Amino acid sequence: MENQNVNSLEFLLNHPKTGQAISDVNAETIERQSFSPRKIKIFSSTYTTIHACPEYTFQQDTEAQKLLPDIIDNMVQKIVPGDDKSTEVRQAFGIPRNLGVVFSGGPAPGGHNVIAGLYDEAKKHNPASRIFGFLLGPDGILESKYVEITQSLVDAHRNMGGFSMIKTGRTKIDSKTKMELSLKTCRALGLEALVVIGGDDSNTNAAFLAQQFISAGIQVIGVPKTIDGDIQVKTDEGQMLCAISFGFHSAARAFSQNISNLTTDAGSDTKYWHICKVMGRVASHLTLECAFQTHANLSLIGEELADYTDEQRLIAAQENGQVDYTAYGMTLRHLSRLICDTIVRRAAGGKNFGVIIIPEGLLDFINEIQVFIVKFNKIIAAYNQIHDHDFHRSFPTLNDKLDYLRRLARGLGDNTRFPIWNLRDDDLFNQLPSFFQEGLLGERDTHGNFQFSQVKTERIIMDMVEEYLSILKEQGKYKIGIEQSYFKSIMEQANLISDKFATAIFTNPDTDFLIIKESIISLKTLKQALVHAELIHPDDPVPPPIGHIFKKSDPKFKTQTHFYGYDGRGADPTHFDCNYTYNLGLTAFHLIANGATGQMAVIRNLEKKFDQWEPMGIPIAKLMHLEERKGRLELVIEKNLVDLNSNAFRVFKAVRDDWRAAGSNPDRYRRPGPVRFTGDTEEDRPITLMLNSI
Ligand code: FBP
Repeated sequence: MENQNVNSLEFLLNHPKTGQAISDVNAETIERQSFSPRKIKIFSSTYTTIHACPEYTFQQDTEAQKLLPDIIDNMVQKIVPGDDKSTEVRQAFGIPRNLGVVFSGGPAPGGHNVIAGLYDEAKKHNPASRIFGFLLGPDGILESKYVEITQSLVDAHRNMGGFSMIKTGRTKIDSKTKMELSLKTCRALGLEALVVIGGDDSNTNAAFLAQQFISAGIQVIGVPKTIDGDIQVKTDEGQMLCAISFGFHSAARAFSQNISNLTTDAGSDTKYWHICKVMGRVASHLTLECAFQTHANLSLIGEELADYTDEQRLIAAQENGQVDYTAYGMTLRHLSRLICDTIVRRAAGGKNFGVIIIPEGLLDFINEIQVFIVKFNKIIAAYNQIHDHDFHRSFPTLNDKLDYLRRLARGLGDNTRFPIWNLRDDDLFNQLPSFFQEGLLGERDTHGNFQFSQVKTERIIMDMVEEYLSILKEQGKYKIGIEQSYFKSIMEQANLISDKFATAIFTNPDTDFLIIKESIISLKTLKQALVHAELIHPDDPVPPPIGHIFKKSDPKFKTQTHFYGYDGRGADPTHFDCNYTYNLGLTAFHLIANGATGQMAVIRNLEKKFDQWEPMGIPIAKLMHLEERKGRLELVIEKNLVDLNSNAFRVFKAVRDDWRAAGSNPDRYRRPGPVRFTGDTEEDRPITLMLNSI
């Protein structure tokens, strides 16, 4: 460097500071990778055994009994200390084993630690054990594409977000051929067991694989992954065995930090409403958690909307001796009215800004949209069955699809075979904007789920909100409240008697925030009010301070929309998720070493202190029920939605009005901070989880 010209690019690039600045790895990453998650005490015993728990019961589905006969009688299995002196146990743990692991579905923070836990434990018991990671999800199993997991590969991914170590995919192993291919791959690798790290659909897949592989002596263990938080397992008696899937906490914290930053920005420049759509597929768990983390002004919980009853409409119908069935459930129009109510009430307190959180799956709880989704599922499934040709390939553009629907509605084409699309449906659907039609007619994912993340839900809702706000504005009902002290000060400066003017133009001249009368909606009507109150002569102009106040009271509704989903899925795991997932990996190993199959590795008591965490296996087959997918009934694990009777929801309902901060109430925003890793943060866990455990 000595001979280099200090102004040269070469000098700059070779400078140690430049090297440090542009390095791929920073100090935080190094610190993260070197963190050792805590181990549940039981895992410090060398050997464990499993203890069947018949006291935990689940209602079984008869279809599951039929299709999963060899694993349906599994019981919940607690992992307890094993007999260190037993040669049998020592041998069972000490044999070299080949294990396979696969990620399935969307990424969730912490997945790498599941592999790390599995790897560490397998190697601890026998360094000759080998772990194979299937690449790009279940496709890796079907196509026999895998890598051997090595120490350096694991070390580079410890405590790091994403599923980049072996990547993921959404392929469903749902046919005889795919089952046979999977078995072939696992046999060729000499696998003793396969660990499927996935959500409800992937664990469903794990159960079918377990059933299929049982005669080949290959065990299959599932691990509950999904940021959506919709895998929760309770027994018939209500004992919570799995309170939350991994990744939920980290994603919720990542979303919440962004949302909280928006509350700060909104409260600073006071001119935008930020509309934040948050992932979660159908369930609103993530939205509820973000609401607690940030205290945003309005958080919509889909499950609550489905439960909505319009009392006023019911009463009105009752008065005429009728029942108005349309009063049950929420419509898009009604929802937009509810949002406007918050906006108008905040504006009255001078706050024409705020933050709204909308769950991605909201549409599934809106009456008219739900009907469309269900009908399209049926139409598309029936078309595919009749034509042996995929609906989306046959009708690639929106216009093609709309044409087909139009023909159906008129009784042409295939209508005789599935007459569920009539002229009224067609008319209603054609009133929706094309971007929205496109979203609703979009392709379902491989598991038959409607792809909510692809639909611009926030746009359709906010368009309706905007439309209704302009009606309210014309009616003089949407106004920004003016602080009384401000009004008085500018009147004083102009030597005008504030009381007289206040009575003439405000509805509430004695309160903190003054609202201009509904009848005053323009400079012309303002002048009329002043003339009528004999404060000015018809030929006089409106006094400038009054004109200024009027202008200030006139709201402009400006929005910024945001989608929080993929970013949070890729976040690094929180301390909670690091510990949780590492122990899930250990649990999976111990279930395997103890011969379990068709079980999902879980940790009980997540809401309690770490030393009370309990690793166990839950029978996946017992969590299954029949659900409509791609127009037909299929056996799948039931998704858990937000329970409106849960502590978390009841608390939310009780405090949300404070967070709305309508009128002169102050904002109550909360700063959750970034996804935390360092420091004593082990006790930091989802707020909803903590509340539900009370
Ligand atoms: P999983 O159920 O596989 O965990 O996926 C969760 C999720 O992030 C949902 O919240 C979201 O609706 C969906 O994945 C998005 O799917 P894609 O990755 O196919 O866009």
